[in-house]
Amino acid sequence: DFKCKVLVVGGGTGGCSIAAKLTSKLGTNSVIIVEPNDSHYYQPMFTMIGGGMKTLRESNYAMKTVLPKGATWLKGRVTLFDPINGIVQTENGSKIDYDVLVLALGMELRYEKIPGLQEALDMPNSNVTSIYSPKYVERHYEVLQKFDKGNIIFTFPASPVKCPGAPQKICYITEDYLRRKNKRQDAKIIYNTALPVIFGVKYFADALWKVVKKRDIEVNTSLNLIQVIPEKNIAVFQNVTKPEEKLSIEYSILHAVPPQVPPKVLSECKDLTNDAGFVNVHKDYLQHIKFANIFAIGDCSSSPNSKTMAAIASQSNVVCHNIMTFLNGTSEQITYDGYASCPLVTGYDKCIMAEFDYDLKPKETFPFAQNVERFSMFLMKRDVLPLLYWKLMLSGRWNGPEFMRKIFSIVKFNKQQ
Ligand code: FAD
Ligand code: UQ1
Repeated sequence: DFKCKVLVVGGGTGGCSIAAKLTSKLGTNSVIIVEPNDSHYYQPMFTMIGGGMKTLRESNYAMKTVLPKGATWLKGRVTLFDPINGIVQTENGSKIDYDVLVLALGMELRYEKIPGLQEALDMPNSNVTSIYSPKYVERHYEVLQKFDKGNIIFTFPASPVKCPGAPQKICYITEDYLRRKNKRQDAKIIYNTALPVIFGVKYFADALWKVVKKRDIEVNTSLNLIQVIPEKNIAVFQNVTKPEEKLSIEYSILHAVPPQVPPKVLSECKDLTNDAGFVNVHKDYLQHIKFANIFAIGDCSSSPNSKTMAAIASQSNVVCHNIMTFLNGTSEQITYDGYASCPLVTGYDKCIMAEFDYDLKPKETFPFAQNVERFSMFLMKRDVLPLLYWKLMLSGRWNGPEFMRKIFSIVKFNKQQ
């Protein structure tokens, strides 16, 4: 059995970056990380793989190379949380005793919740794709290259998703691909979202409506994918505001986004989670509302921000600071404002860089309007952010672009004078 100062569960984006920060503050052998996977994926690259701009091989590194050197990695899965006694149990039967617990288990992809979808994805020569999973992400570009004619349908499920912009980024990339290959006239492109809006922040949503109108993409809100009939190439949708209204559409390509939920091991522990299974934390301090020695970071947290890596960058600074405050018995906690960012790639050379906070108010970094498509922001997404992730974020040295915003605000201020 094991004992540690800080136990981090999950070695994804959140777990890895907070473990790195805390190891450098608390010293070697203070932190234990429990994580079952051998590979660590940079998931934002999946969108680019779907458009043939990057390869799956470029999107991951071996877990052992990204976890911080001074921390101990216990390979395996946590199977039980006992927050009252401060113990965690793993599938190998080990018990781990901690002073502080950080939950970073992310969300699970649940394709099987939509009848017929898993079967459709697993059929030989399937024309159903999904950039959300490393298992299916490469297929999107493969079927796109073989596309002849017909409907290409994109979905957004009636449940929380990570990177809520990704389901439409792949739609725009697909549209641009066909345009460049002179095949655009052979496709009807349809984006059906279960949400009532195209994007949660009006400032950026208005810009996206202009993009879809200009590019002749049919967008239907409040339409949820409820069934796939793979042998007939039919996708069945339901109107979420009028459940009796159903619509069947034939597809040549279907890009499906899976329902996503926090891992069962969390939702089973009612002391830790809210009704939806997310770790119940205070949205400003990211500290558990009942257990002062438990924190959450990333997609498994109840904090109502948009679930993105950019959000985790800001959260990691707050969680690290507030854990040190807890361990040192002092009281100056710092707060998280809900910052999240979503590089809305709209083609092979353009991107709208959305940034916003809990109030869904834009929080732009750069000294220019970010609600327009820009080549510079595309280069940021394609070339700069991956480097920043592998080099700075996973080693605990990236807290988001706050410092850049401060520098640019001085520039802007001088311009105004
Ligand atoms: P994850 O990185 O998913 O890690 C969770 C870890 O917990 C996993 O390694 C898992 O193995 C482990 N785990 C699960 N259960 C257990 C258990 N029982 N015991 C131990 N370990 C366990 N974000 C952006 O900011 N910008 C983007 O452009 C962007 N694009 C995206 C595009 C796509 C297609 C996708 C899928 C995501 C995108 N994101 C983007 C979102 C971003 O990737 C996620 O928000 C982020 O990776 C979440 O990090 P996390 O640590 O919460 O979860
Ligand atoms: C960001 O900080 C981040 O985390 C590394 C991302 O994940 C890949 C992002 O996509 C974005 C956009 C940011 C924010 C950074 C800038 C420069 C706006």
